[in-house]
Amino acid sequence: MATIVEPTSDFSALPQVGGEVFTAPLQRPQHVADDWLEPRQHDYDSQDDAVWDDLFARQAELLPGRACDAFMAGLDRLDLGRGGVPDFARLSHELGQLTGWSVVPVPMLIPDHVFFWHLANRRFPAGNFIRTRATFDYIQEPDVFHDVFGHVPLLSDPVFADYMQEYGRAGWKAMRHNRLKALGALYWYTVEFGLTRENGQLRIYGAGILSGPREAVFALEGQSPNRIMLDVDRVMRTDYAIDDLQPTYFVIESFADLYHRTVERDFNAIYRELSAGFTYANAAVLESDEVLHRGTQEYHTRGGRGSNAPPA
Ligand code: HBI
Ligand code: FE
Repeated sequence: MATIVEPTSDFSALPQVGGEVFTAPLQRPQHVADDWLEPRQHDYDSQDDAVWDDLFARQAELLPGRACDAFMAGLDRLDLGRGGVPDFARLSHELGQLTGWSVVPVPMLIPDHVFFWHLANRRFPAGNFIRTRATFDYIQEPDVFHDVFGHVPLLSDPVFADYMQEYGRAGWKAMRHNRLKALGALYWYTVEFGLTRENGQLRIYGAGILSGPREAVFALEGQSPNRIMLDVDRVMRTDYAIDDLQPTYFVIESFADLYHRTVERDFNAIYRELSAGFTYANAAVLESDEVLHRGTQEYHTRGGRGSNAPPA
């Protein structure tokens, strides 16, 4: 049986995944190799650039006072609003000088082990396509706007940059224990949908919220969702749904706090105790939770996306 060798310090080689590890079945396009990297960045036309500019303008209007300071600073420093889809070579050069990260183009969702490997080596895989006007408000697959606007600004923050690399490294252990779903939940509730506190005020750092038009207000101000202080063990046992607003958001004190809680937690111990599925529903509130806001769950009770329920 194939096994994954967990390196103590060398994460440079693509991990080998045995057939016993549950991963999403993805069909690799013929033009990419095992690293799933596109040979070059897509050559965007003026319509594509206009989609970027319009998405950027909408978020730039919405996010001041809602996104965390580090995100706004990164957006500024990397000048992502200079016009059109950013050039990855330029972006990688600037980001490289700040935190050593680069941005590399990939065709679509890539397999977990390849994603982890890139993160562990400070490469952020970003979609090599942009949504069209028809899917302007929402697409499920991560396109270049979600990936670059949503994720890249925070990679200029040294502590967050380290957290992302540690997350990638944690993939080796999760694969060895066949607990990728649990580690995926941690990513979901931090990197994608995380909230933080700044001077006592809730702010957004999750890319899934920052790159869309609806969820910023819902996540911070809505009566419907729960807002609960992040507990790593609890979050790794919590189910998540990828196609609607979240019933629960988890809140951190700071990136340093998030970094220490994850890096200093022995994930082997979590995985040994964990069942294969999730223990808690995504709307659950537990006795042990430190609850900032107990949501009404009105939005999801009325049917969520696909119904005409307003995000309340
Ligand atoms: N691929 N392109 C891409 N983007 C992601 O965010 C991504 C992925 N593959 C796997 C993956 N994420 C998951 O492993 C994480 O969400 C945990
Ligand atoms: Fe994302």
